Amino acid sequence: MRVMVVIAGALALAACSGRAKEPSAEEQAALANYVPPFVMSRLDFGGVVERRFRRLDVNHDDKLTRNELPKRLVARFEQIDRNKDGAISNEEWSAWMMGRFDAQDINHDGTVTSDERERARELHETDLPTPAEEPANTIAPRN
Ligand SMILES: [Ca+2]
Ligand SMILES: [Ca+2]
Repeated sequence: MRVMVVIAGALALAACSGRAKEPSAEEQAALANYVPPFVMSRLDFGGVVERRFRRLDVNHDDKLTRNELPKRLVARFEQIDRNKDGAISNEEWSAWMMGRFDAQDINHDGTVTSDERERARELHETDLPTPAEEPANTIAPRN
């Protein structure tokens, strides 16, 4: 039994030292072309969705009407306006946007990653809005 433990320890050491070796030329080239992976958490996305609602709601009546929606979303108006009252409430907006997030979060771990975003693009889904598009410090003050 003791022998087995020693062997396992030696194997673990070998595995560690293998990983610590200098990067190969290929690995270095890959690092030079490195694009940071895209990861967006559900929590971050919730903030983006809220800020986008505020930005789109030009007349500050807490509803989005057709004339306030970007063109590509006007086609989805009926779908987003669940109660068919002709306006999109914050709740309806949030429910629809979070639904899009959850549909793209294929492994349901609460984040959408580069791979999942690529997959959504292959299915001709439009990209989810990102924190970079709706930074927290650009909310127009309400009057
Ligand atoms: Ca409005
Ligand atoms: Ca509605």
